[in-house]
Amino acid sequence: MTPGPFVIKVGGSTLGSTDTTYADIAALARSGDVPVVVHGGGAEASRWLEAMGIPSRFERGLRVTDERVLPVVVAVFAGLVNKRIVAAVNAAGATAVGFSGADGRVLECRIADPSLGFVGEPVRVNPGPILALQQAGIVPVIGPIGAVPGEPADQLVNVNADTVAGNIAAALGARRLVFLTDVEGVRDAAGERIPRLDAARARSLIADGTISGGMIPKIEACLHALALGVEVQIVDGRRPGALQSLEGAGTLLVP
Ligand code: X2W
Repeated sequence: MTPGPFVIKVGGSTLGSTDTTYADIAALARSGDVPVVVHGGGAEASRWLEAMGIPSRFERGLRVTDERVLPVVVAVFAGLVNKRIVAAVNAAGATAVGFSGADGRVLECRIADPSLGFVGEPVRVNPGPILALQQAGIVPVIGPIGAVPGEPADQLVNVNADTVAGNIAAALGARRLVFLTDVEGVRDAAGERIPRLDAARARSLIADGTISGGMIPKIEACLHALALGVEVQIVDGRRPGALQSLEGAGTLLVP
C-alpha cells in the first residue's frame, strides 16, 4: 500500500515572521510528496467580528456560531485566510488551490449541538477533490467550513479546524498529521511539555481540566486520527524549519 499523504494543520496564529511554513510546504510539494494543508483562522475571524460589534463566544473550544456570525466566518475562512495561504504557497514556489469543506461536499457535516448554532460535526469526508489536486502535484489548501446536505442548498457550517484536519487525515489514510500551533506542545499540570502522550493519559488530562479550551478539540482530533493509524504530532509552528525537524519536537501522540 502506498503511504498516505502528509497532512499539515496550520493555525491562524502560527504564521508570523520567523516561521518557514510556506517554504517548507512548497519544498515538500516540489519533492513530489505533495502535502495536504488544512488551516484555521479563528483569531482573524474574532478580529472581523469585533470590528462589526459582534462578540466571540466559545464553548469547550468551539465558537458559538449564530446567524450573524456564520456569514463572517464563511467569508474569513473560505475567503480571506484561505486565499492568503494559497498566495503564500504559490509565491514559495509550489502550486496551491484553495477551497473549503463545503466545496465538492468534501466535508459533510451534521449539527450535533443546536445550542452552538451553525457548528458542524463531520459525518463523512469525500476525498475526491483533494486526491485529484494532489495527484496533479497541486497543494490542496482546505478551510474549516463544512456542508450539511439539504434543500434547496446545503447549509454552510463552521467546523473547528483541528477537527477538520483530524477527519481529513483519517479519511485519506494519512501517514502523518502535524498540527503547527503557537505553543511548544501539550503541557502537564506542572506546565512541563509532554513529549509523548498516550490516548489514555490524554483523556484523563481532559477529564481533570489540565487540557482545556482550544486544546480539547485539538486532542480529540488527534485521538480520532490516531485510532485510525495516523501518526499525530503537535509542534510549535513559530520555530523556523518546524516541518523539517519533527523528531523529538512538541508532543507526539501514541496509542
Ligand atoms: C473555528 C474555526 C477556525 C479555527 C472558529 O470559528 O474559530 C469553531 O470553533 P484556529 O486558528 O485553528 O483556532 N470553528 C466551530 O479552528 O481556527
